[in-house]
Amino acid sequence: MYTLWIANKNYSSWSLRPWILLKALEIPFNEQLSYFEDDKSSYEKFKAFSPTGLVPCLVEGEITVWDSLAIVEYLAENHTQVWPQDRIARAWARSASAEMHSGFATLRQTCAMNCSKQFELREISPELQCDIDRLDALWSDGLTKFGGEWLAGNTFTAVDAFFAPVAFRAQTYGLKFSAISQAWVDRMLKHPAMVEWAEVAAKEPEIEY
Ligand SMILES: N[C@@H](CCC(=O)N[C@@H](CS)C(=O)NCC(=O)O)C(=O)O
Repeated sequence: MYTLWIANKNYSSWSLRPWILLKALEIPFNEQLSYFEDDKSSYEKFKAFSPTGLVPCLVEGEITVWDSLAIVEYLAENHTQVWPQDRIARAWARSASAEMHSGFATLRQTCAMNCSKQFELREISPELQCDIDRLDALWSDGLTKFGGEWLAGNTFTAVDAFFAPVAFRAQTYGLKFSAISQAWVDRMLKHPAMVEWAEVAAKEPEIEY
């Protein structure tokens, strides 16, 4: 049985990725939630189970896997439904997930995930608009090319999980996307696992950073 260590559902965007993937694919796991310290210095606490002192971290017996991308690839070894079955869709999904994993710095800094609040952005900087435009182009491309409800086809896969935190950010900050991309955001927000995550997030203690 997998154990997945995560932090606050309200704030931990990296935790959401493997969590939503496991839930959406109905892969059983034990959830271990360890709250962030108020001053965000959770390193020592998280170090007890994660070599980097960061979440998410997956444990299976003697094996520990840290970093959301490594966790998804580890799961893919045993669960073929993690990535799309079609080779072209799979290559696209891996590329898009890697792009999310290493990019979109302005979006991360300006629009931190906070599932249960709504904020008005005073301005959208050119850098933020650039990230939004790239997300829109990427999502539209996947939805058009593979013709499904999900980013890389008809089934929910890891690439949807990787962009799940952006769906919450879109809602929180009222980010604007084209109709086809917005339809994916709406579908994500209605996914039962996203609803479950948001419901728990709304009841968590708030942190003032
Ligand atoms: N690249 C890592 C990033 C993990 C990360 O930054 N996690 C944040 C939470 S979302 C964390 O653990 N922060 C610890 C802290 O803020 O004290 C991954 O993909 O898992």
